Amino acid sequence: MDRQTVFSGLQPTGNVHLGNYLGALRNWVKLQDSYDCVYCVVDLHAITVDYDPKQFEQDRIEAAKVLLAAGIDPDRSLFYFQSQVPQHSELSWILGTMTPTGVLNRMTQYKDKVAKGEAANLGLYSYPVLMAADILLYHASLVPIGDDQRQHLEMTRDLAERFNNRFGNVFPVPEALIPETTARVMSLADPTAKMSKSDPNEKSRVLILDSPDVVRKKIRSAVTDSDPDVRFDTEEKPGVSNLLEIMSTCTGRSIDSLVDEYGSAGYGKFKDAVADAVIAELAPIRSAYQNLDDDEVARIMRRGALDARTKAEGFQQIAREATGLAAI
Ligand code: AQP
Repeated sequence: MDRQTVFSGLQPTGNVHLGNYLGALRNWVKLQDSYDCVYCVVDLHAITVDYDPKQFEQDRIEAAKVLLAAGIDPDRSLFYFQSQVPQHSELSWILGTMTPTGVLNRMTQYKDKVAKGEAANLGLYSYPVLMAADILLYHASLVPIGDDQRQHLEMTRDLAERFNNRFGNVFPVPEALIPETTARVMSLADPTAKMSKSDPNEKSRVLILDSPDVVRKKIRSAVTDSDPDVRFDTEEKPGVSNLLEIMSTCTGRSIDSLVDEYGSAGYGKFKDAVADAVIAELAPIRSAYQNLDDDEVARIMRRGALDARTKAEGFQQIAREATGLAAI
């Protein structure tokens, strides 16, 4: 039987953090053993918010380098920059013609970004349509994402169904693959908000490439609460619960066993143990990153774009024929 196709993307909007890693990337790497994977640095998504083109060039290559260091294997997976494969934008336009604006008006990520001061531009507004095109272009049936992207994936499923109802059965309706634990890693500075690249407070996130000292400092300064018990309670103790989830995912130990061990150990000892676990988890990525050079990364990305264009073009013909846009 053919292997199912997995698609996912990461925006090169800044440094990749522990939330991206535990919520998405770690899964991406594992999925390569069992699926045909398409992983994309989604640079067209990233330019929907204000950015500096010079810095962006660097951020793009950095993001690709971190993903390679984390274990994305370009010999097993399609791995490339989204902007280098124009079929993404073409399919996005087609899907846009069947996207009700009422549905886009409900997207919380758009509303949050505009509330935080981003310009309300058409690209940001139609971001979920481009995301749907990314996924449907390769007829992907599984999408590993963090919990924050659930609403966008729902819209992708809806668009696949709308397209199929109108033009024939072209797209699989994709399913989300959301990790059971650490689906949403929370900010270390405000554990009621998700850890995010764009938070101006650098202490709010651990970066994948942070040195062990920096990781320890950030985790030691993570916001907790005044009750000294270490227990899992996302309502009353969101900071401690976040640290428990992070440690559980990094060590593979259950939250119950961590609570048994650290329940009354005090926050200092507990945070040091969390830091140890995160440092150990990130160490191999840091060392792989140091062994990669930018030219090698650029070569991998060029080759990935060529392969992706060939594959995308084959699929895009099917969508063009179904919609009456085939070449004559
Ligand atoms: N805090 C998080 N917890 C779990 N998963 C997360 N992801 C992002 N933040 C968390 C997942 O990482 C993948 C790639 O994300 P992205 O690059 O598309 O960025 P994003 O979702 O917009 O979140 P960021 O990294 O915090 O960036 P900004 O600040 O620009 O919004 C996705 O699968 C996402 O679910």
